[in-house]
Amino acid sequence: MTTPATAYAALGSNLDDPRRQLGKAREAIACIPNTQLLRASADYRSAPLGPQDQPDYVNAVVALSTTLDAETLLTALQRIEDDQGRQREVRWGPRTLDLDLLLYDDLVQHSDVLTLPHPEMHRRAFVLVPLAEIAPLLAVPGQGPLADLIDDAMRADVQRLADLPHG
Ligand code: ROI
Repeated sequence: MTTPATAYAALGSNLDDPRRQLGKAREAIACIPNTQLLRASADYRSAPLGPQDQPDYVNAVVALSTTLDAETLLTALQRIEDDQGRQREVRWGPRTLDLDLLLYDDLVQHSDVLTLPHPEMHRRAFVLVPLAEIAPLLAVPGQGPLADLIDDAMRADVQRLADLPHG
């Protein structure tokens, strides 16, 4: 038996009912083989980073326990993006579903397919604030404790949304 790794993934959507996209994505993530969904943050709304001529985003993060290796887990996440109609043409453009692998234990890697930790995560309020909700004591390898990466301005950039009723 392999010891499971703890991984964190970010979810984002700004098209086609973003909260429904995130809900479907969490269900699909919970079905990835050899992987358990440990925790899920609330949904958070934020203005787009990058081109402003697109709708606001809804973002969230999840914590996973997995015996998949990092690249296999990434492939499973990309499959879910594709299943939810992700078009890959426009860089920094609107998307129905974006799933980013943020962290995989303390792994630091730079390969053609996967950079860990995610190279932009420590600058992004829409990643750090939901992450702090589910893992307040986490540290980002090479960047330091999450609590030190988040400031008041970042907290103001994201709006926590109320839970949706189930059903
Ligand atoms: N902006 C926000 N607020 N949330 C995102 O998930 C997001 N994703 C992106 C870009 C276009 C960089 N901007 C974003 O890919």
